Amino acid sequence: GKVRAPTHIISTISDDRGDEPCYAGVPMSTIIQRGFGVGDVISLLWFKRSLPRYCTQFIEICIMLCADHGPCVSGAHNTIVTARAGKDLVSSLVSGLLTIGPRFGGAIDDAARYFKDACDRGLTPYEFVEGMKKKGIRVPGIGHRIKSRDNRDKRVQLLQHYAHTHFPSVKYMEYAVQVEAYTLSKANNLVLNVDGAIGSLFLDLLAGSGMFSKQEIDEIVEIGYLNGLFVLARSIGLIGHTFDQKRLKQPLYRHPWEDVLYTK
Ligand code: Q5B
Repeated sequence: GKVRAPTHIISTISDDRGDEPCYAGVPMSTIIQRGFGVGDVISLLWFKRSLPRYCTQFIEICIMLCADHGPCVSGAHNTIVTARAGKDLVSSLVSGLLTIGPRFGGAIDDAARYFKDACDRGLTPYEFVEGMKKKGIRVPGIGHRIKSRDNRDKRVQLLQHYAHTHFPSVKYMEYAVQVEAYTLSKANNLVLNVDGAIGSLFLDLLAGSGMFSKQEIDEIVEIGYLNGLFVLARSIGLIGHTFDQKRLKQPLYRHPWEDVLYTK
């Protein structure tokens, strides 16, 4: 019989060998004919399946809401400084992307991991938060530099409203809200932030859509797919900031001496 030469790469998400490229087996013409959006494309390429419309719309809302948050956040700041140093689009973009991590925008996966574990184990918010404190770990998805009890993050409210309207269950989000109620009793700015909202709601999407087995959900959470949503979304804004600086012909950035505490 035929003997297949051993391959050096295994790939399961896309195929460019036929008449037209396929994403998870779906030909490009079908994607266009059926009016698929970027949420559907993410479903195919990340999750290798077509998800129901309410899920793909949720993914698109996450992308839109996280696309930018002004010039002062870590990512935009890096991108602006890099663009002003005369660097190209890709350098400016990646310089901003490299700030995404546990404090800025990259807390979605850990929020999902910790909220899932605590909720599944039936921990009270008190037990969960105080347990994290004992371990010296900040609760991912909680806290914001400018948002607070009296200045809530509209993005979080929009995501919560969408999920309340469309999701069959919002168990994990409700748990995150209970955690927030407890952390707010400690400090005014310990709100559920956009990372925490996406992390908890994505757990609800995975568990409630009926499209994923328990094992698949555990794998998605363990591998950490969800920071990808912020990375993808914020790339849109960071590219915009690069063009903005170039358009404005901004000179090399130098931080003012007055804003540095020179000390020994
Ligand atoms: N404390 C976000 O901190 C921030 C605590 C906490 C327990 C917490 C902090 C944090 C977890 C990571 C997270 C995503 C660094 C944030 C985002 C996207 C963005 C950004 C934008 C966009 C803010 C003061 C006291 C200390 C701390 C305690 C703070 N957070 N305790 N759990 N989670 N969160 N990141 O204000 O006793 O004095 O030592 O790490 O979810 O990135 O718009 O800017 O779209 O671009 O700098 O929205 O919360 O507070 O560091 O001065 O702490 O609060 O232990 O207590 P701050 P600090 P103590 S969304």
